Amino acid sequence: MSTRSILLIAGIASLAACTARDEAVDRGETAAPNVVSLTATEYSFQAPDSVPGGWTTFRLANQGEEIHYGHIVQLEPGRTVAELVDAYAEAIRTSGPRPKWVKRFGGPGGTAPGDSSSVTQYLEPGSYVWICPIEDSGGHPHFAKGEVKPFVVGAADPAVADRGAAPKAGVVIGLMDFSFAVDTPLRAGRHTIRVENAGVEPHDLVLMKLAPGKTIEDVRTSMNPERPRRADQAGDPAPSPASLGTLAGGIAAIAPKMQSFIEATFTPGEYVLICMATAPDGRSHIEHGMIRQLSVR
Ligand SMILES: [Cu+2]
Repeated sequence: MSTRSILLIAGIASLAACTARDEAVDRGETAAPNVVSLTATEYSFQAPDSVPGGWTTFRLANQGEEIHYGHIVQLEPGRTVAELVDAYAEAIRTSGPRPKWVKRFGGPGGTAPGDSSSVTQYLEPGSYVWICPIEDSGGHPHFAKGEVKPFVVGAADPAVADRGAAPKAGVVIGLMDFSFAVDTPLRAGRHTIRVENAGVEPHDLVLMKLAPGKTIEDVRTSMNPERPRRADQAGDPAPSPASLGTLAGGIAAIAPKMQSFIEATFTPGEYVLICMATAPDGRSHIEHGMIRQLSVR
């Protein structure tokens, strides 16, 4: 076959694809988000170097033995990964303000060993880094031990760029300074949840189902991210999150006005919503009151 015929056939095939997509849009169907898979272990990420912009579902598979995040941060032009690691680790070590040139951009939240989690959000072109902000028992964040990977977001693929590709959510959880707004009673079952930051600080979300006999006060004390830097608690090792309850989903921190979508399955029982961020005053959002118990029926 001549080159010309191959080009012609390729042209017809792409025309046909366009038409099928346009018809799907006409029928009210929307393109599925692009899916990006990443794997976390102690202490590294396996993930792509570049992804297209637009609506994207990030799936984090935790193949390690500790909890890991697939937190995405966006860097201002000219900033390097080495600067990010140094400045952010120093901010954690001193409970200091997080660097202003780092935009918290969501991504998969705390994921238990052997488990996986996903979030869907809109990606703008730019320069980003995956980091795991979990601290080891010595207060050293995983990203300072190698669990950090830069990636570039290019122009959106036209097939997924349409804002109409946002998932349809049945529940909205608003992240405020410093509380959670939940727009409907949580029922047992599988739900798509839109998480939006309605505050002026970056916030994240951890959904945890309490283990029998555990209370919100146990979570408030044990999960406080500033606990290693509180003189009255630093000596006591915190109980593992697995002893407090079961992680039921969440997102890593998003900047003000951002939104992220998760799917979560609830069973009847008691859940706690937590934000693991730390405020510029050095107090954790949990210490500011950003922790809430909800009953699922
Ligand atoms: Cu918060």
